[in-house]
Amino acid sequence: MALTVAACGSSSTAAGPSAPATTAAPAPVPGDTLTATLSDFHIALSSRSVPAGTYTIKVSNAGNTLHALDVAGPGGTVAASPSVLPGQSTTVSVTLPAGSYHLYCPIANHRAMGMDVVLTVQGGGGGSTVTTVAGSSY
Ligand SMILES: [Cu+2]
Repeated sequence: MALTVAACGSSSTAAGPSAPATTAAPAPVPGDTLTATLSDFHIALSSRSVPAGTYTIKVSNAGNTLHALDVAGPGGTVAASPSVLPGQSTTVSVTLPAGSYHLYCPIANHRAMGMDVVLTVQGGGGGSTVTTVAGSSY
């Protein structure tokens, strides 16, 4: 009876590197530049979810008509780019506390035509993290 069960660690599984082969772009961190590409009539955002902080948003107009980018959060508009001609770009700096933001084109009815994208800003005093340091009197 050939009961040769090679039980002892002859693990000949295809020795692939166990590095996660995620090709996703690294998550942005505060200080990074986000990219908003405006077209007729759509906004492509380089990231839809970022940690709270200050960012530069590069606003590029890849469309054929004038566009711009406003950033509106829970407390109102936090940034507004100048109007950007087709083929041009500009940058705006914006500080984003945690919350949900709309990035949209304020020109004419472009927002209603689809130029509106939601950016989620996470963490940092948002309120849902209950870190109750109850005064246990020592
Ligand atoms: Cu527009």
